[in-house]
Amino acid sequence: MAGLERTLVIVKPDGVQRGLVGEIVGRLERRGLKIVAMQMRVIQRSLAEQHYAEHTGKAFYEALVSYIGSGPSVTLVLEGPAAIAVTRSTVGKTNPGEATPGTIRGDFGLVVGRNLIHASDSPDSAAREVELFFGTGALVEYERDIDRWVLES
Ligand code: DAT
Ligand code: MG
Repeated sequence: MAGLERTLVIVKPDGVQRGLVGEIVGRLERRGLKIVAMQMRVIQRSLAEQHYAEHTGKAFYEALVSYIGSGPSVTLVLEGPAAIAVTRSTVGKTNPGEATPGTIRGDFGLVVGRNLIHASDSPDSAAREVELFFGTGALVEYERDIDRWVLES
């Protein structure tokens, strides 16, 4: 299908601790996106540094790397048409205090340092982040029977 994309999502440690994994993943699943990989893990410092390399040196960098490794996260890869932009719009603005109600951050968050979820922001980032967290072999290819009701062939 044209425009089929994959994107990396992380339910961050605050989402796990607050018992919001099902709510957050469920919203993305109900949107129609297909889960093709999913794993709970504590993100180690070296992986966090690679993931957030673009933010090295910024004032919030240390707090960010510490927060993402402060407990288990749930990492997943979602697939669908325009999955990268669709996921970002479902997630909402970076600062939950500015995010629109109805978005994940706008419904469950208040401050930028506890914004619950990461989602890749571009095709280049998505390719890099999916590879970083799952490599190439860990994605599961399968047919989903409901797809004829979600997607136009
Ligand atoms: P996003 O997570 O929406 O892609 P980003 O890539 O600009 O946002 O930043 C990565 C994370 O860094 C973000 O989820 C929270 C944190 N962050 C960004 N800007 C920040 C700021 N001005 N103050 C504190 N933390 C910030
Ligand atoms: Mg980002």
